[in-house]
Amino acid sequence: MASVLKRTSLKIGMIPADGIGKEVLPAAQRVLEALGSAIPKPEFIPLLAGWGEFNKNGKALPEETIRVLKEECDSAMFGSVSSPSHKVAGYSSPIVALRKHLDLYANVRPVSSVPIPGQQQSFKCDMVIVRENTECLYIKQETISTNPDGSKIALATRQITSRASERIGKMAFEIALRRGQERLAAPKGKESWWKGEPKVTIVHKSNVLSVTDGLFRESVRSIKEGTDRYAGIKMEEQLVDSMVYRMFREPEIFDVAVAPNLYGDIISDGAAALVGSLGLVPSINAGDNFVMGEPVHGSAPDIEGKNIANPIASIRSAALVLSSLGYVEPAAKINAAVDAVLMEGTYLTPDLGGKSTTTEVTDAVLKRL
Ligand code: GGG
Repeated sequence: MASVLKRTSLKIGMIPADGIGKEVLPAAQRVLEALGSAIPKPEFIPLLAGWGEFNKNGKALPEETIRVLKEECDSAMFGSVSSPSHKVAGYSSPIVALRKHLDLYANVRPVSSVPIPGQQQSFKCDMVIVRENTECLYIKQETISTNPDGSKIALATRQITSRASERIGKMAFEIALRRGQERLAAPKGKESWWKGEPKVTIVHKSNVLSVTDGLFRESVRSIKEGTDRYAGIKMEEQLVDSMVYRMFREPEIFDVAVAPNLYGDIISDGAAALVGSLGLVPSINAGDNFVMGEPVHGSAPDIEGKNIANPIASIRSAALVLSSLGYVEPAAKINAAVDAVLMEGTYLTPDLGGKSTTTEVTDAVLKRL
C-alpha cells in the first residue's frame, strides 16, 4: 500500500470462501488475536464468497460482502476458492471480482527459503514477485464461435494498459527500495546474504507479444527512468520462459520480479516449489487504500476437512497485512515465530513431510510468539 500510517482500529473482513480456506483463515485469526497489546484489538467480520456460496445462494460474491469491506473494514483476509474449470452460467471468480471492486492492483508475493530439517534446499531464495492484479487475460473477455467448416474458435482479449503497468512498476520499485533499506539497517547477526544493490526484474515476452508485453515493459521501465528516486536500484529483464529456467537454476539472483497478471501467477507457484511447499507462500492484494491477505495456495479439495492443511501461508499473509498497515514489528514477530517452527522441524504438515495437523502447527507458532 502507498501509506504505511498506522491504523488505530483493525477491522478485518474474513472471507474463508472454499475448501481449506475455512481451516487456514481461523489459524491466522488465532495468531492475530495472540498479539495482545502489540496491535489494536482486532475485530474480525465474517463474510461470504466462493463456489460453495454460489451453489447455496446463487452469488459467488454477495453485494453485502463488498459493501461491508468498503464501508466497515480496514483490511481483509481471503482464504481460497474452488472455481470450476468449465463455464458455469452466472458464476464468476469472486477473488478476481474482489480485486477489481477494491482496486487491489498489486498481488505481492514474497517467496523466501527457510532451512527445514529433512527438506533438500541447496540454494537460497528471498524474492518478491509483484503480480499485476487487474488486467492481462484476467479481464475475461472470451468468445467462442464456429467456423464455416464446423470447427470452433475461441478468442480471449488480453489487455495491458500503460496506467496499470506503470502503477505496478512503481509498486515494484518501492518494494525494492524498502528491501534495500531494510537490508542496510539489519542488525549484526541478521544480515541478509544478498550483498548486491536492490534489483527489479521485469518479466515479459515482448520478443513475441511486442505490442502488449512491449507496453508493459516500456511502462515499467519508464518508472525508473523518470526519477532519481530509484537510481540505486538495478533494472533488468527476463523473458518469462527464461525467468522460469533461471529461477529454478539460480533463484538467489532475484530480488523483486514484476510481471503481468498471468505470468505472475505462474511464476509464483513455480517459486513456491523452490521453498518446499505452496503451503508456505503468502500474498497480499494491495491497492492504495486497502489490503487483503491471501495464501497463494488454492482450496485443495483433496485435503479439505482433514485438519492437515498448512496454515503458514495464511499466517504469513496476516503478517503482511499487519506490516502494510504500519505494524511492522508485530508482523516481524509472527514471521520469526513461523521461522522458528519451520527450522525446528518438529511440527510440520504433510506437504512438508511431517505428520502434524493444522491445529498443532498453529499451536506451535503461538507458543513461539
Ligand atoms: N488463495 C488462492 C486461490 O484461491 N487460488 C485459486 C484460484 O484463484 N482459482 C481461480 C479463481 O477462482 O480465480
